[in-house]
Amino acid sequence: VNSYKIIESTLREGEQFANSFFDTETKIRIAKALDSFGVDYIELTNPCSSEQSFQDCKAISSLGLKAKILTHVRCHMGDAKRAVEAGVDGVDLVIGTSSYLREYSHGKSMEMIQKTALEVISYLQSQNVEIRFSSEDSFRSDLVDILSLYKTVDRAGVHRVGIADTVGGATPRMTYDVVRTLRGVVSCDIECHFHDDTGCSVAGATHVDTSVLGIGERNGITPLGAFMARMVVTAPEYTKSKYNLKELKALETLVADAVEINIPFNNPVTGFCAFTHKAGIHAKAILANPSTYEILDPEIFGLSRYVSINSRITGWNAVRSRAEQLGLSMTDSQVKEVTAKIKQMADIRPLAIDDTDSILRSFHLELQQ
Ligand code: HCA
Ligand code: CU
Repeated sequence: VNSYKIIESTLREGEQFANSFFDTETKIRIAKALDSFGVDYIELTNPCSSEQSFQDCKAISSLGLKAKILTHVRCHMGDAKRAVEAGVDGVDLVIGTSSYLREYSHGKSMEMIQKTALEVISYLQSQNVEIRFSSEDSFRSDLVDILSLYKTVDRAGVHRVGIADTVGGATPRMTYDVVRTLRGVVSCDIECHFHDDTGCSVAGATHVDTSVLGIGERNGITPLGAFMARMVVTAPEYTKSKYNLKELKALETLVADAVEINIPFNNPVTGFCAFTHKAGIHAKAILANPSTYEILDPEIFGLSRYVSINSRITGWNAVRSRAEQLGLSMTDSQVKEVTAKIKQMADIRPLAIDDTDSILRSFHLELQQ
């Protein structure tokens, strides 16, 4: 993987998150922050959902952002027309293709789906907008069915076809197989949309749907931040030059505040302990060379690492480094002595950074008397 594109869906899938309510002003702030971060596409809620959804879609489409503005609509003419009226750059068409959705949702046969798809696609082409065609619940759809449908829409000239794990049940291996098979059948780009019900949402194709902090229906989808963490490792040059990774933390804070949640403690990159090192063995190696225990350099995201010495599992190398930071000079054997004191205290109660700092300071003071 050398390059890929982000379809950022915080303002579509993210609006399906249980806690989400975005007023116009908040949507615009989030859209601008996503644009500044550098996402390629911003996907918005279907303008047919409500009058305000239409107005907001229109407003964001006319902001003149660098990112292309998409809206996500059902594959039928009425929705497609409303999308074009809203002034978007592209339309993400979706229709359920699994037997579950054909039976319990829209009730259409594959033949009817194909016929409608071709009509809608030809209308959108006449309006010069970018077109993506996706099947909902792709992984529980008949593979032969969707391959033949995608082949047809590819020939009709869509820009992308999408694979959606709507219920979050796919494994990375299943994803690889389906995308590879599809790659042999279509010549357009392939987009992926993964739900996180079983914790497998970070894996992808060339176009990946994300939302900030992964917010979306139920457990949500691929989180933008986790995906960036993945891609900094998989495609470092492209990812670092293309996206303003130092803005990630502020972007997540903006969205977390808007939907009234906290950034999870163990969030990739921005969780409070993402770059905190604690065990003495780890601390020693981290101080010698951070890559020993870090796959990601926090600096890339404008963040810094933290070596904790506030526990009984700390070690004297970590303590020496903290003493140096505080400007307290000590010999190695003195550092070992004060490390023993810290461990003794930490056996009794949890220690905070100022506890250990004051142990270090008073120990150092005693040395001078
Ligand atoms: C949903 C629709 C969708 C669409 C994904 C896509 C899904 O069920 O709300 O258009 O690629 O997960 O299937 O979000
Ligand atoms: Cu979804």
